[in-house]
Amino acid sequence: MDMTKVPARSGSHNVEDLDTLRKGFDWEEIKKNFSWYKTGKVNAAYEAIDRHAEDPAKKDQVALLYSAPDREESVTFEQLRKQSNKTANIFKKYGVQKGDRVFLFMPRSPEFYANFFGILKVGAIAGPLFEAFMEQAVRDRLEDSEATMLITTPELLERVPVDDLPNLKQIVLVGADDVKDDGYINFNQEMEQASDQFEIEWVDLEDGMLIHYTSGSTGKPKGVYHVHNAMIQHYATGKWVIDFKDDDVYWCTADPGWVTGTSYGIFAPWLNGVTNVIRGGRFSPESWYETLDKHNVTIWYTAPTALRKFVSAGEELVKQYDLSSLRHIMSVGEPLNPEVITWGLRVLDLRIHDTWWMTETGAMLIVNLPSMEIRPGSMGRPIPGVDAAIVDNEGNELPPNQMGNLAIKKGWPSMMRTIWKNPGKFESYFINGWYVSGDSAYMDEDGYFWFQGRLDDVINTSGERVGPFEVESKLIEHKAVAEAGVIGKPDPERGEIIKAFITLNPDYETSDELLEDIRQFVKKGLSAHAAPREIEIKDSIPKTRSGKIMRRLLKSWELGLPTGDTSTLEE
Ligand code: 6R9
Repeated sequence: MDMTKVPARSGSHNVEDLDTLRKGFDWEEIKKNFSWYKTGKVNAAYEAIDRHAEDPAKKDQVALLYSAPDREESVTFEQLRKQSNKTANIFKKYGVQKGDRVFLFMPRSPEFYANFFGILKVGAIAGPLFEAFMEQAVRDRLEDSEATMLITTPELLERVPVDDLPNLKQIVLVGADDVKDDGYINFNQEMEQASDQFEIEWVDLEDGMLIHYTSGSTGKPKGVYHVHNAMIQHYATGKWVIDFKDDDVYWCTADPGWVTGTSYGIFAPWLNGVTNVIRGGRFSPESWYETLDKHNVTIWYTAPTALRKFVSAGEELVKQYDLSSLRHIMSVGEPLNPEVITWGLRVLDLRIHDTWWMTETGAMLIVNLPSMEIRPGSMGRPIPGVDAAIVDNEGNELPPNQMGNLAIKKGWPSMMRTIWKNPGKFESYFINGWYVSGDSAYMDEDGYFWFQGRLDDVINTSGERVGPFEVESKLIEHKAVAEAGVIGKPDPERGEIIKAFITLNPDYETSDELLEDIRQFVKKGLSAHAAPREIEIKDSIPKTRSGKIMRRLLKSWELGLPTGDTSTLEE
């Protein structure tokens, strides 16, 4: 087989020809699929859940199929409507107002989703936090967002510095048997009493819906602010790219603490009214294959890191499962290796569709879809209504096959509206009317985009974005560490791993115990995925004369590459 091109899949798809759809495309047409288009009443929670619950043909369909080692549960659209009405009533009772930030710090569970939609139903802004975050990561996000309410579990509460967060007025504890009257709200008790009827707070399409914190190369994580209008693109890309049909059983493996877990783990499937599998518990190739098999999953959205683990788990393992219900697999978050696409075709007889987008873009922008030829190694082509280009540093478009900044013409529906409390940062993404992604890429003559790398120091480890600054800041809090420089080091399975270079304070000597202690310190302070897998002790860390750590130089040394221009290096 010619692996440079994988032909379009035959059969009937929601988009039969991307070019035809693109011609004369207008987002206005997509808006007609929403009830607010007629009623003028906007709320994404209504469109995703209540609208289906009000449809006699849909209300008893399973919306959420929860599958965890210790719990299996099906929740219909009608049940999810009622449960989220209850949570909305709880939030209202405790004074949550439109525009308030309500954060969620809890594992994926049916309660998570009931709370999530309850937050939207009162017009508040949801802030989902990844459950593996440790204290510093939680603190940074709650502080910056000035969240007034946090929904968490008794186990995770230990990592919330409650006394240091003056804006945080209320904490809802989910799964507590017995919450004494010490200021916490007992979720289970409140749910028993709450009414399952609720008058939704109607909002404007431009009102806040979601804040996702993500990392850049400098500074603390930044709050990417999304509004209800994003639903237009969540819906449309669900239709076009995921190719949702009414009877699909869809599984997105991402945690809602990351943008994929909300845009495509919540909005796209439910706006399209399909059954959404939510899996709790840890990853293993066996248990994930089992989930696909047991629930007859038809479309699966995951990440290259997971797919690479399936490839290394071997072909014998796959044969033990029946994956015949799958139509296609989709991938996001990091470069999708051509070998993985070949493996999908050979071993599973399935196409793997790469998609490219970012926390900031809110939804897919560059994609592969069933009726499109795949060019392994390429991220695909832009969706209708989106202009992508490769631009130079002044924002001028470059011709095909020339490498440059991957940029998108401002103004797609799901674009972030600002960086929370940091409008200057938001503005800095745009040059000459283009949103500049920070990724380098080129476009071929046929309009396919090919990812080349990050232009900044952001690390992508197992598909998760980690800011070197955050890790460096944590490292130097350790009593033995004087200075730290952190880079992403290429790794065949994880894409990149985090490598830290440190200098030690006087009185400390290198030892394996010390290095392990430093690693654990970062892990306990931030999260497991932010802890450096490799730590190397140096006599000094290269810095510019203005004191900036020269991560590029560290990386060149690490990879044995030419060091380039070092004229700004401090003596
Ligand atoms: C949705 C999400 C965004 C960064 C992005 C890029 C990398 C995402 C990719 C990809 C190669 C793809 N990335 N998709 N790289 N091929 N298909 O992942 O958001 O966590 O903000 O990461 O991830 O570098 O700039 P986020």
